[in-house]
Amino acid sequence: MHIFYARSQAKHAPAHEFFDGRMIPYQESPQRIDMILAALARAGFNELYAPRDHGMAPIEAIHSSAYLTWLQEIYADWIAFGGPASGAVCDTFAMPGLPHHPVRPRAAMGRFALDATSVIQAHTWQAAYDAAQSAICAADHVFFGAHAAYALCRPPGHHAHAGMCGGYCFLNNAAIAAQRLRANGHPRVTVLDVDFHHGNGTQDIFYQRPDVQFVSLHADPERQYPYYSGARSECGVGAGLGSTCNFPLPAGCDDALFLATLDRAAGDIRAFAPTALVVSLGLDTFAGDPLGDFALTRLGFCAIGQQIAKLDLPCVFVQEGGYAISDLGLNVVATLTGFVQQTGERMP
Ligand code: SP5
Ligand code: ZN
Repeated sequence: MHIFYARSQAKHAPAHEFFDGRMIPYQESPQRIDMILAALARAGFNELYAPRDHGMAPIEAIHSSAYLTWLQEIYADWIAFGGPASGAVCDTFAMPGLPHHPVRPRAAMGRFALDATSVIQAHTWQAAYDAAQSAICAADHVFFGAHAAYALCRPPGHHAHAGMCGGYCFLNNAAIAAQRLRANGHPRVTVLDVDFHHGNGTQDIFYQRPDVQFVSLHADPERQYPYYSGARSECGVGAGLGSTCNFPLPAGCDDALFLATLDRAAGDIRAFAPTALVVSLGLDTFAGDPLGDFALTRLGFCAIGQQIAKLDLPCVFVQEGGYAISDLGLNVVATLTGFVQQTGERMP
């Protein structure tokens, strides 16, 4: 299976984040990449490729130009304002009802950020841009005939809206990959999101669209981030009504409950009859994850990979969350191995 990844993606490396009211080390660390690459190599997944640069057009197909301009300008303006080099962090959000609309990037930050975890440093734009290019290359590889590809996207993407960063995410890699498959000619594409957190950004981007289905299993937003998105009742709107399917799950969710729910989700996917699949692959459902409260095991991830393979669709895996650093690589490998075994593809 081809793996797409650019070394620049490790250069985004914030030191700290606000977490449950305390400052702690940034959980979405570059070390995550090292763990994934090491485990993939040890398991024989060694077809590693740097992404080709497909330029801004596939990114502009998803994100607003105002947001993309802001994302490229914010760090310099933050520094010009006297902010520390450790990175730009939003502290004041543009809640509805406030009368002024600032123009300057630093002042306008609260219009473009969902929360305070998406720290923007000197190399953040390049890292996010190259993660998106990795997703685009994986989508193209699948479009041109591969059964599957894996984009080692970091920073992740599924919390990013068309015009907003959040949850460690800046560019929505999965949405960009899905749109790329549509542009290449797939009539219907499903994004299946198995990250612990609801993929609010991906849902919002495709909420009105009948051609891209969004199906997500995640922690109930009554209990967990992103809080304002991910209820069962969110089903899409207008022409998109029915093409969003949410499965909020309780604390302690184990392999059995997750897999049974994935089976129900697969029913919705088959009913939509997509011709290609993008998987937002988060491993923060793992029992040992510091952000999650689920209890999935390595065997569970292997079974998830198998169940995804049974959908029998060309599949682009896009890396999202997963913060149990020492197990993260093995959990990615378990998922991809389950997928590969089931399809009878040559084992790596
Ligand atoms: C891509 C991704 O997985 N982003 C997740 C961002 C979550 N940030 C909010 C964390 C909230 C902390 N609450 C955790 C409760 C543990 N006791
Ligand atoms: Zn997550």
